[in-house]
Parts: sequence; structure tokens; C-alpha cells
Amino acid sequence: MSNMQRATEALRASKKVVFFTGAGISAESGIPTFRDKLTGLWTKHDPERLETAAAFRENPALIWSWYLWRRHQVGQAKPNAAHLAIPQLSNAGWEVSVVTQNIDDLHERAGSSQVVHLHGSLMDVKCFACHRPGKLTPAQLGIPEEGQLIEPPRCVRCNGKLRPGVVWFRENLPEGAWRSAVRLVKNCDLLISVGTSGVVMPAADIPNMALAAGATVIHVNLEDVGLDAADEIMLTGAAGVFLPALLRALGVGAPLPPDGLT
Ligand code: BJW
Ligand code: ZN
Repeated sequence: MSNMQRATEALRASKKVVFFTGAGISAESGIPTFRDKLTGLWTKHDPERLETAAAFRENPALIWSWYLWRRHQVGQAKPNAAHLAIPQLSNAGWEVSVVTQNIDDLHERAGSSQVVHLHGSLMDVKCFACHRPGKLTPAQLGIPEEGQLIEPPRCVRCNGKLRPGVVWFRENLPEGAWRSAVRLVKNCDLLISVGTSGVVMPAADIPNMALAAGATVIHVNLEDVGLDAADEIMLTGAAGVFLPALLRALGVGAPLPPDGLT
């Protein structure tokens, strides 16, 4: 049996499905993954140096502007076939939830309603000093021009600087999100891990957690990221190709083209 056939059978035999997603699912929407080279305005910056609390402390305007630019980039992007396949599976009767490491809102815009954001969201802000969640006015969401740096707005409670509501290295994941993710993962029949390199902890432990709880794990990735467990199936290729192909193989979604994947 091919891996695609094994994956189709695993999906057919399951009821509760968790999609665990990373940057690779949004790549086909034009959002670079963490390993991609940056394009455009920010080519001269190294994201690993921008995505830290230390960087924000040293140069808040640079970091704030970088996130304003990324928020704009996400705003221009559209959900792709992989994001769209997930609510289709739920409409076809599966109990589907999404646990994502992504800070974009493309799952929600594709129509997924149960989305747990492990690493926060580009749409949220909080105070760097007192952690109070903040709100931004449309005027505070300007797009920085080349070379222009915008100062972060201030907290209404303590006048501290507002920072993006995302999780940087050495920061704890939002407790509620992590708890929900663990509950969903331990109770699913099938976990479909899509477009994640699986190196950033503790999220990277999620496929193992599912296997340990007796679930089957399907990986969809351009590269082989399997862990070689018996209940694991590797689908090597683009998420925007494989997720719709899985739905078609199940008879859900668009009809199969003559030379499609089966
Ligand atoms: C396709 C595709 C297509 C492409 N179709 N596939 C040493 C020092 C300090 C910390 C640590 C340390 N050792 C361990 C740690 C802990 C650290 C960690 O794990 N680091 C590792 C790198 C070693 N973790 C943390 O710090 C976490 N917190 C924590 O542990 O707290 C406790 C603690 C307290 C004090 C001290 C230490 C620990 C927090 C992690 C937060 C992660 N934050 C980021 C940034 C979010 C904000 C932002 O975006 O600006 O989250 S980092 C970045 O990585 C982002 C992502 O969500 C995350 C995961 O990346 P992802 O999604 O897997 O993307 P890529 O690019 O890596 O992979 C893309 C994949 O897609 C590839 O495999 C492609 O092949 C594939 N692909 N196109 C299918 N079309
Ligand atoms: Zn504050």
C-alpha cells in the first residue's frame, strides 16, 4: 500500500482529527517560513535576532516596525488550498481541531473555528512591562516605509511599551493554549502534522505525545520529518497538494483530476 493509501485509510478510520501546523502550511500563501531567506524590505535582518525580548528591549521601534510589516504581509495573503481543506473535512463530518504554531490568522480566514495558537497571534498586543493585553487603533497599524521606524504605542495602564502578542524564545507558551492542545492531542485518533520542522520545543513534542496516546500520525512536509514509528505515515510534498488530494481520495471536496494523486 502506498503512503497516500495508508493515509487515506487512517483518515477513513478516524473520527477525531487534530491538525498540528507550522510555517510550511502558510508558505504557499506567500508567507516565508523561518528557514526561508527574507525578501523585500527586511532582507538585511536576521529574524532570529528580531524575534526576541532582548531585541525589543534594545530597539523597540525596529522590532515593532518589523511586526507591523509582517502583519501587513499576512493581511495581503490569502488562505491556500491546504488551509481550506481543513474546514472541508470538518464539514464532511470529522471532529476537527487545529493546533498551530503560526501567528497568522489564515486558518481562521479559511473557516476553521477551533484554532489553538501556541505561539500567540500577530493580531494581539500586550504591554512589555505589565503584560496587560492592549488594543490598537487602525491609525497605529501603519505600514513602515523603507527605512522608517515606528515607535510602539503605550499601555493605557502603566505607559509601558506595547509589544506583539507572540511567544519569543525563552518565554512560556500561553498556559490555556498549551493545556487545550495537550487535551486535544491526547484524545485524538489521528494527528496530521503539516509544514513544521519539529525543532522548536515544547511544540515539537506534540507528534510524540499523539503517538504515545495511541493515535496515528501523518506528516505532510516537503522534507522527510518522520520519526520512524510504526503508526506514522510520511507524505513528502506540498501541503497545498496533499491535503486536497486526501479529501478527494475520501470522496470529499473537488473531483479528482485525470492525473491527480491517489
Ligand atoms: C512545507 C512547505 C509546503 C515548507 N508544504 N511543508 C536553548 C536556549 C534557549 C531556549 C532553548 C534552548 N534549547 C531549547 C530551548 C527552548 C526553545 C527551543 O525549542 N529552541 C530550539 C530552537 C532549540 N523554546 C522556547 O524557548 C519556547 N519556550 C520555552 O521553552 O519556555 C521555557 C523556557 C524558559 C526559559 C529558558 C528556556 C526555556 C518558546 C518557543 C517560541 C517560538 N517562537 C517562534 C517565533 C514566534 C513569533 C514570530 O513568528 O515572530 O515561533 S520561533 C519560530 O519557530 C516560530 C514558529 O512557530 C516556530 C516553529 O517553526 P516551524 O513552524 O516549524 O517553521 P520552520 O520554518 O522551522 O519549518 C517549516 C517547515 O515547513 C519545514 O520543515 C519545511 O520543509 C516545511 N515546508 N513549505 C509542506 N509548501
Ligand atoms: Zn502596562
